[in-house]
Amino acid sequence: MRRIGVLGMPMDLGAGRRGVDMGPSALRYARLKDGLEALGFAVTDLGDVDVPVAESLPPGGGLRFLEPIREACLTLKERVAALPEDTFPIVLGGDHSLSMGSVAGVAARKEVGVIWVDAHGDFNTPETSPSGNIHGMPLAVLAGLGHPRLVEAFGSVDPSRIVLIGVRSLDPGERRLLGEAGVRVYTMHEVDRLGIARIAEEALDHLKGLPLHVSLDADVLDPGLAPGVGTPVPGGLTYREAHLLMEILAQSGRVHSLDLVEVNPILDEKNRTAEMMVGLALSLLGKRIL
Ligand code: HAR
Ligand code: MN
Ligand code: MN
Ligand code: MN
Repeated sequence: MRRIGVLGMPMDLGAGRRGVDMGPSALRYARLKDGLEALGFAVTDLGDVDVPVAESLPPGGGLRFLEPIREACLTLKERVAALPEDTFPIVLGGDHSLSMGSVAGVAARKEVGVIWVDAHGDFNTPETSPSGNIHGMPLAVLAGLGHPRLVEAFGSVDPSRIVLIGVRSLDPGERRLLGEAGVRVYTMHEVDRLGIARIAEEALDHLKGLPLHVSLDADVLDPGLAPGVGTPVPGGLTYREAHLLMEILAQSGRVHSLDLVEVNPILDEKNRTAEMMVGLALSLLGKRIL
């Protein structure tokens, strides 16, 4: 597969702090397209999905911005599902709730395994969420748990086909749900004990035979490397751990789609978080040291 389609999703409706809606611009500014072209890909930037700005929306009751997030994610799902089979989608975020749309879109094309690389579990439901922010819920929705309006639109992945890597912040309810659902979780404890190479290999083996979607949340990185995130958690992946994970996944030849999410340029320092994320995307798409 030598074609890549880039789609921006300038959405911050699912996050508690504003600013991730500027993430797609920051990632483009960090020369994602040039980097991918240097690897030999034919890259088409398909522009941004229409997402309403928070200020234009009524406050509304219930889950914050549920309907506009659902609507924007349905559009993203359709756009991803409509891409030709030989095109590798890269979705630029935006808060992590967008992955409900991107994953459901690729899952509509073929059955996939999901590797969710994140400091958080994103496995809350409206009942377990301490914040009510939908970006803490997308992985649960994909696995079939959560608000029915979201689950009927985006539920698309068996929890046994999900691997979480880099986790170090779980709410009590989502911890319980992850265990009950049977999601494979590698926390930072396992990263320290086993090493990221072994975890990457185990994840590939656990998802054997499946094409893979990688959902990369910038906050998985240590905040010292990636300060431009809304919910930083100390003790994250190092530069080399993150790249090695991407390199091993690249060598499998099985990764077919990618999200780059939660980059917050307002909180960043000279765009270094976006630059880190672009570097990781290039490693995932086969950039080699030698
Ligand atoms: N677990 C918390 C919540 O649900 C924080 C979620 C923070 N989310 C992200 N996504 N940045 O990974 O509110
Ligand atoms: Mn293919
Ligand atoms: Mn996340
Ligand atoms: Mn996160």
